[in-house]
Amino acid sequence: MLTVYGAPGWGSAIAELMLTLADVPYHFENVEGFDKPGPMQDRLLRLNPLCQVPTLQLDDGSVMTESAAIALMILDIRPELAPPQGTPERQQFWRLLIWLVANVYPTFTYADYPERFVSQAPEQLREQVIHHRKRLYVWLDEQLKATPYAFGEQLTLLDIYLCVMRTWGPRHSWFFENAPHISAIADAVCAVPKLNKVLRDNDII
Ligand SMILES: N[C@@H](CCC(=O)N[C@@H](CS)C(=O)NCC(=O)O)C(=O)O
Repeated sequence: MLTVYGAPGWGSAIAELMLTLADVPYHFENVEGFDKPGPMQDRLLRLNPLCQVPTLQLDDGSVMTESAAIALMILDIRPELAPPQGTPERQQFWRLLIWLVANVYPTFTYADYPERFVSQAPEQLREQVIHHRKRLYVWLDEQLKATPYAFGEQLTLLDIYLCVMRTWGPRHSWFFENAPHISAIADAVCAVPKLNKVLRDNDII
């Protein structure tokens, strides 16, 4: 059985929810505290030189990192978790998935650990990055017109990202007021019975 290394509520929640949706069993290994020096960090560093979660160890012992790569791995076995091949929605799915991971996800690295990137005024960097993230979310929200999920009736892996990332800030009330489509999609994912346990384990509901 594959192992998900993570911490409740962190990026590993995205991997856990995607795997759960795809009916792939996994073992969760809690490495909370991995972002500070200590035994958890030493442990995760041995697997992932970036020391980030999600980090997966697959059945054959190989390591899998990067949530988008994990999404692609899952889509190989469960293609129905993306819009159907040959549709314009599928192209937009690829675009928005990669856009989210390439543009929005790194804002958390910069805002959570600004001192890694600047030696002066880390608070200023944090504030500007959070402002930038809000602008990204407003743009993304404008692309998401369908209901109840990003591509209509079909729940896709993009919806999983939106549900988890909404909990990372800005606050739920900010999304409700400024990114109502993301807010509604995240609420819809929170109501999926199959995901209930993992959502609760990660303090998402
Ligand atoms: N590109 C990576 C980003 C992963 C990432 O930034 N994870 C965060 C947690 S949500 C992390 O581990 N941060 C700790 C750090 O960067 O030290 C992915 O998509 O999986």
